[in-house]
Amino acid sequence: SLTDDVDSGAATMALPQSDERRWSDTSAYARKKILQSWIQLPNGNWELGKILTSSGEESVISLPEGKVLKVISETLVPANPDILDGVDDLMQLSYLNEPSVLYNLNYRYNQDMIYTKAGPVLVAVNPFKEVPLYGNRYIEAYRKRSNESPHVYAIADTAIREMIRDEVNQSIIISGESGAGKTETAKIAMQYLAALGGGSGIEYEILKTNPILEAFGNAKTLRNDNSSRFGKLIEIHFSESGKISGAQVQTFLLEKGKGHIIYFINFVLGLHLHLEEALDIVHVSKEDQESVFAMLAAVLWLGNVSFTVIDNENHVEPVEDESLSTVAKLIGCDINELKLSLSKRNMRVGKDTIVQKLTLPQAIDARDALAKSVYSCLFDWLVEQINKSLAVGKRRTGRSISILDIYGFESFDKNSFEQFCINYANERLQQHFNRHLFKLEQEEYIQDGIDWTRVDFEDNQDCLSLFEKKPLGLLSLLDEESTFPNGTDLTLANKLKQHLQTNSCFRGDRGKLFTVVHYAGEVTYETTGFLEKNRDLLHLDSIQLLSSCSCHLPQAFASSMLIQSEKPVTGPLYKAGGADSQRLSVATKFKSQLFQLMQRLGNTTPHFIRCIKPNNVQSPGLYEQGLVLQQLRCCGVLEVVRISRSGFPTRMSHQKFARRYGFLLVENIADKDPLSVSVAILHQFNILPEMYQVGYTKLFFRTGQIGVLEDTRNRTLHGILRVQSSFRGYQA
Ligand code: AOV
Ligand code: MG
Repeated sequence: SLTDDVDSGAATMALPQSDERRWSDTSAYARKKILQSWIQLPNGNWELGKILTSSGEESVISLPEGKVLKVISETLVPANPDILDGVDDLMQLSYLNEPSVLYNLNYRYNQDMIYTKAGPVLVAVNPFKEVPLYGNRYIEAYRKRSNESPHVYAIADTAIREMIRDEVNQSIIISGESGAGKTETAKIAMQYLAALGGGSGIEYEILKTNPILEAFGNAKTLRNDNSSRFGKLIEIHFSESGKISGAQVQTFLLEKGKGHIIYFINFVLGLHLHLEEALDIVHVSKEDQESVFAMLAAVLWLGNVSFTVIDNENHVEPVEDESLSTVAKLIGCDINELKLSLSKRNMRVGKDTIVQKLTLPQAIDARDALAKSVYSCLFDWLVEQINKSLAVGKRRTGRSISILDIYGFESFDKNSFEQFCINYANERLQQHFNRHLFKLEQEEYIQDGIDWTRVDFEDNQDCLSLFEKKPLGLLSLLDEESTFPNGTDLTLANKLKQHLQTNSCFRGDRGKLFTVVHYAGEVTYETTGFLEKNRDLLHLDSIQLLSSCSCHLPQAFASSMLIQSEKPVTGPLYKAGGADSQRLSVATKFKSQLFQLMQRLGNTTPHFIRCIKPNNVQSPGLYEQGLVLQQLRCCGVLEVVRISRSGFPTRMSHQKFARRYGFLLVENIADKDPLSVSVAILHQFNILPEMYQVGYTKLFFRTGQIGVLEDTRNRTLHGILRVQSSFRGYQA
């Protein structure tokens, strides 16, 4: 039968070659005549050497500086022939080992070719300088497909085409370490989508959301001068004709640190005017803009409010100076009310209310909590305004491309609650990536009955379980300890150690330290501040103060805080001290946001971009092998290439294939079933048997194979259209 024919052809094909299974393969090296090879120097870097003699066990090689070394042959790693220098796609490398991949990326990087494909994944190495790869000329070239080198534009272009062709929503998932270039990459993708789907004007609004969100949500960190302190999913909606019809922004976990506020001043001094213009474009009224700036100024002035001791029990009250009066004026409240809210706390005990006077540390806490909540309410409010503006009167057709830019994996000398949440999010994304590229891939082959040798891959489910397991996982234990009024950072650390010590992804260290074995490496966290940050308590006094204000923004903030505190959806509630409102813990809220995100992404065709940071000093032209290698390993780039190269990344159902290409057949197919039509197409176009497999429901192709058919189809269709239009012209 036809299928047997096809299958027997495919069966002779060698699935993952043994010398591709290992990254450094010495047997291949011995077998084949290899002229150059990689040798690892004592500093860990790899250098290319010429092989002078090789006697099986020992080899003599010469290094570029003329040094000659005698080495054990087994330590050598085969290098690719020069002709493969700087290939577009790592899949094209004959030897897929770590030094070859590192070299290939470096070779391209030196020529400002910062993008490289790794099978289906785009790898982007941060140039830390302007590279001449963007703008209308390039956009046009990618639209026409006259430029085929790997690019964010090409990814965005594929997303648009697949959205239209398959009628499935798409996502572009950008990941990488802090400072690797995710946010820049997201902007470049948006630029392309805006250029192709633009026309209605809404694309300008969408692009303007970037500077606004960055102004309010970015900060300078050790790793990145312009680091996003929030995760962002922007869903761009398209009409049936492929034009942008609106957008929606969702942000995750804004870190409310002081760093922001300082950064903001810098930002505003440099670009103020631009920000106003951006706010105009997303339809924030002048009046609201004034309120926004007033709120920001209030947050800044709050930081200057100082306290003075008023009794012998060390209770304090704010000093009545310019700072205090300015804050009161800016938010529109009575100065005495402000003073009270910063020096006293109302405690509810049963039905009674007790007034507690604050000591200096408590007062500072209350002051900072007020500043932080105003700040984060302001951010949320802005996102809401942006979404209103981007959604006004726009008809949704249900087709969209989402771009996810979420803070990368972080590992500092000191890692706190923020890193804990960030790294947890990255674990989830990593799983999405793994599942998509590895598991689904294999499951699909097996389900459809095609020949496939299983490939193992690193799953990070164990680490995710460490976070998510109930009741003995990091998040549950953290929430539990947060509900204990007497819980401290130390009791939290002890609790974690007590319950998780035997988990292979966890290690208890001394004092408040504990270590998690993440997919990207080990990170040691310090529990200092964990409980407080997780509780993120809102003082009812602050809410009352804000609701008493004469300005409308603080009033709106107060009601949104009340809504948040009164409608806990699920999860643990807090009644710490009886004084503070009940609300979800930060970790629980974050976890549910993440689940929603994963659900949304789960319904899309994902496109992955992996950003790589080539050095830690943010400077151009510096490519540190060790640093790059560690990132490549972390994100499984080499594994992806290996799988894609040996697998069948392109697939289509028999029906779809027959429908799409059947008209190209010369023979009559009127009464044939889709499978027979498909096989006839394969034969007519001479697709080699090792290049495809026929499954129960689908056809599977090696990379690049479908391109030939698509080209023919497009050419033929254009021909038909030309004929039709000239025919119409003739009729008229
Ligand atoms: P991130 O988003 O990955 O870090 P960014 O996108 O902010 O990193 O990039 C960091 C810096 O690298 C930018 O400010 C640019 O100076 C430079 N850069 C990145 N990509 C390019 C590019 N394609 N061309 C030129 N310069 C680039 V964080 O938000 O910290 O995880 O939380
Ligand atoms: Mg960023």
